[in-house]
Amino acid sequence: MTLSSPDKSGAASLEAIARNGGTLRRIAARIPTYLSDLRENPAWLPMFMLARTMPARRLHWRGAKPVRPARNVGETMFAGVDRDAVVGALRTEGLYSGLMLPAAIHEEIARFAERTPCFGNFDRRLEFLPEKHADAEKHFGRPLLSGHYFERVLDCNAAVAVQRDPLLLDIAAHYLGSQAKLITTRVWWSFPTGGVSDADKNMASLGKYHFDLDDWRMLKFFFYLVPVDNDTGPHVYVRGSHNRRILKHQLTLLVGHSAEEVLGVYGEQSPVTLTGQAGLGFVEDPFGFHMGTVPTRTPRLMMEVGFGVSPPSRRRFHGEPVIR
Ligand SMILES: O=C(O)CCC(=O)C(=O)O
Repeated sequence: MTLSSPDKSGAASLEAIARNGGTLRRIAARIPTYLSDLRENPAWLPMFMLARTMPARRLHWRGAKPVRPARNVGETMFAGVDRDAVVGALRTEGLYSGLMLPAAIHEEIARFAERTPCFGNFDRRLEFLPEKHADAEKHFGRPLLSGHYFERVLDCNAAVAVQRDPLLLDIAAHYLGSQAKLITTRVWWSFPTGGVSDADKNMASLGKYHFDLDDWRMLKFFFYLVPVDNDTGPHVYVRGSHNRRILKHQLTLLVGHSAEEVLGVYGEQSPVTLTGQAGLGFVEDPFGFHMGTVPTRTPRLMMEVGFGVSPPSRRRFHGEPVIR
């Protein structure tokens, strides 16, 4: 029989308490948003409870309706993309990388973002110009990890052109079924900063593998609007994790799980870190585990166009949670 020393087991239980405290803070930060989702659409609750379980998901996927041929897909800004190859990669890997925005488009969105005030940490009270990030942190007396444009993004014609591009909807319809509809459009910065709380990181979906549960079936297109390397907070996706889920990750309220646990299931080789030049686009099934990382040197500017199969939430359409 082996006995652990009192010192070691004491340290282990302190660690467990700290870990649970962090988890509780992460959940607590999201509760006001969950309650608001429920009030806006009562069908959100069964989705939120059941869409994490594989049997319920499989049943829902059976409802995907066949797609009618899209007539305007030739008007896309993404030349030379093979839709069936994209959909095939999504089915097997959960991820396709290799879309490219025309330079005129990503440059126009980046110029828009540079001259337009954004909202720090999703909070409309923390408004600042991105170039004044350091001053804004001093002024508001707190780290500002993200800067969102919310509905202001619709003032940028290039961003609206990406949102409405017929190829994106065509890919979404071939993957999700003809019920596919636009449910999000957002543009935001992630800033290098220190001393960030767990709750702020959680709100910004940074630093912890998680899966999204905003709808039964979803697809997210992401576009980098600045060059992104390992110091710019690249997005990470765990290949194949959209198709397979251990029981523990189905029967928990938590959407976030430790890297150790996630990689233990899907393999050390499964994560892809997406780095690339300004304009790079990738599309993922966000039921697969993924995360953003906190930039260490340069801010990251990114756009998301998301599709689902249920009516979109008005508030969350531009990525806005409820902040207390
Ligand atoms: O900022 C990122 O790269 C992560 C975004 C994310 O996790 C999400 O939209 O669900």
